[in-house]
Amino acid sequence: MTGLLEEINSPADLKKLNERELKQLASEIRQELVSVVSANGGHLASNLGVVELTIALHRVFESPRDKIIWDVGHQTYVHKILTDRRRRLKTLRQYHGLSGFTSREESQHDPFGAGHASTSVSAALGIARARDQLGENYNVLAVIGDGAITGGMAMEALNHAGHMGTRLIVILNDNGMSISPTVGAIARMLDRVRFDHHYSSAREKGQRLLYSLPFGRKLWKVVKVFQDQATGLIKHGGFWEEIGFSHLGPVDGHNIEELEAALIKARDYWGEKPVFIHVITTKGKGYHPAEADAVYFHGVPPAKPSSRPSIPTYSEVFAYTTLRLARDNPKLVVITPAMPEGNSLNIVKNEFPDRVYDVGICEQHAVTFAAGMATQGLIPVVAIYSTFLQRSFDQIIHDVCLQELPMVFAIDRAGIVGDDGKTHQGIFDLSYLTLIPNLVVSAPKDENELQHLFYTAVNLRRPMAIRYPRSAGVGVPLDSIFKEVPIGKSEIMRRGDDLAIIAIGNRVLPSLEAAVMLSANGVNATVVNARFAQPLDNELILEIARDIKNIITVEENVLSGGFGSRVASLILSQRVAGVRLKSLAIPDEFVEHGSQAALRAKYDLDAEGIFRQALTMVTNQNEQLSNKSAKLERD
Ligand SMILES: Cc1ncc(C[n+]2csc(CCOP(=O)(O)OP(=O)(O)O)c2C)c(N)n1
Repeated sequence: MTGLLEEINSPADLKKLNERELKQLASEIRQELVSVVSANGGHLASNLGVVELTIALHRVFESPRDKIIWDVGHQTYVHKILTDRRRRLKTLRQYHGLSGFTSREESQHDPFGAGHASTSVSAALGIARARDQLGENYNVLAVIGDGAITGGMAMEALNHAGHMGTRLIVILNDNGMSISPTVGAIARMLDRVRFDHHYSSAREKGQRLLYSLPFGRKLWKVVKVFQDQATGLIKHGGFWEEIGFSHLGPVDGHNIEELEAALIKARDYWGEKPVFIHVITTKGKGYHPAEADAVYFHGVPPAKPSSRPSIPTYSEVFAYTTLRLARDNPKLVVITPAMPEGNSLNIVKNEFPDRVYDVGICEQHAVTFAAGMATQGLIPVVAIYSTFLQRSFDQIIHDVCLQELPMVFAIDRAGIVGDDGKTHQGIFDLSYLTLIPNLVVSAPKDENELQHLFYTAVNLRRPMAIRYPRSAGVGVPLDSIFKEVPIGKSEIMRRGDDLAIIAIGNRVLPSLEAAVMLSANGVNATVVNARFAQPLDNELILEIARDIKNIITVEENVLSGGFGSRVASLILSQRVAGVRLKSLAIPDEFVEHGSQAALRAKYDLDAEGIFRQALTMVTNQNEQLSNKSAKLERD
């Protein structure tokens, strides 16, 4: 058979294909997905699960005129292939290549950008209302997974949509999985529908089989009575109907014909309600390893020639430390919003299943739920990626810090995260956390310091945040006995008179490397491990400002409101004379996708970049000094 995929250059090309060809196309798409994701990394299982759904959507609707809004956007590789990006798929998640999510910049077929979960229904409802208000006529669809639909925003939007009765189609792509199995009461309701759906299909097959036998019809009647009594089939869609939607399904999400029939019904429905279609899919469909382990294949790293590094990641050290602390302290509990794997928390969950709470994709609820626990004497550790903690900003202020409740924020993936790009970089937390009173904000230089900071935080009796990067640790041994780190005290790593580099978190060791390069060039640098962005080590910073004068701060955060800007305002407020200050940070812009190393190099945040910036600072100063003395001599 010839390759059909080569012939598909726009959704219109799909409409010419017959049933057999559509099946072939689906299989070719799956091969392409496995091949590209194996090389580049990415969200394999979610994409394999929506191949037929995406084909059916593009056959029934007219993108970009009709607007298809994918929640999270991690499952849009098939959509990218079928719209105008097939030829560029090999650049997926690479520097200057295709984004791993939806992006308005990338294509007119992406009417709304995403990366964070649970936004699709709000965005779709907004677009649909705008359409009505502007007197236009097109279809608007939100495609949302059973994980993302548990997010508070999705619930708020469904509530609003059901109330307004706007013409809108919400498609639930229900595979029973978030990254891990979906949790919650709604997930339980969906489980029952899925079970009934599979059960009904099996029942139909059984009926056909019995009908083919002599006396089969009579036998079927008897079997049916018993089965109906035993299962008590639920009314599908009751919940969605109750909140104001017209409900269709459940639909087999791998049967293009069945999908198209449901989509056409929804498209041609002109009632007064939004339509909700419940589609049942299998995550990882068609690729055995991904079907068998959808959790691992949710998001896979790019293939690397070398095997997995043996140095534990920061996430693993966090989880191991939490486990050790939980063994000693029965009051310690852990809360994760749907990321037990990403945060490596399964080792804690296995030993203490009742003390690890997966609350679903609900970062706001996670923080206030933890705050409630803290009022009763528990010590909650809330583990959230830096980028997703943005969702909980008000909860951190209003529910935690205002009441000064003792709890720990374990902020994973802080700084540059790499391939996931603009929506996922953890580059704002130092800014948005250090403006909150009562919150201690820290970042370790290595994984050993991480465990000591955790120990300190758990015993602090105040809110404390610890940010750490997405990477393997630096490979230092872990002390067997925990130490308390004095709050707001930094550490001098090296002394020199020409320049001081004050760095925080994972930029401390590259700053030390830069200092070694500087000394080879005759420049002696002091290097400080700041450890805390709040409270700052005012005493030490001011002492350095008085003695050394050339100061560089280094951080993996945006410039505005970050560590460097706090150091600068301290020095300014104390009117220390003659200080030359340079802040190395991410300029105030969104950081694209690419490898962490390439992005650090771009912003002069690696050892080389810090060295170059420091050398320039000292050289310029020396030039200025010699120009000054030459001028004095002339005068
Ligand atoms: C606010 C937010 N929290 C967490 C995540 C991480 N995340 C990405 S996809 C995903 C699971 C989504 O599950 P579902 O919607 O069911 O889609 P599936 O991958 O199963 O198709 C999670 C938790 C995110 N993208 N956004």
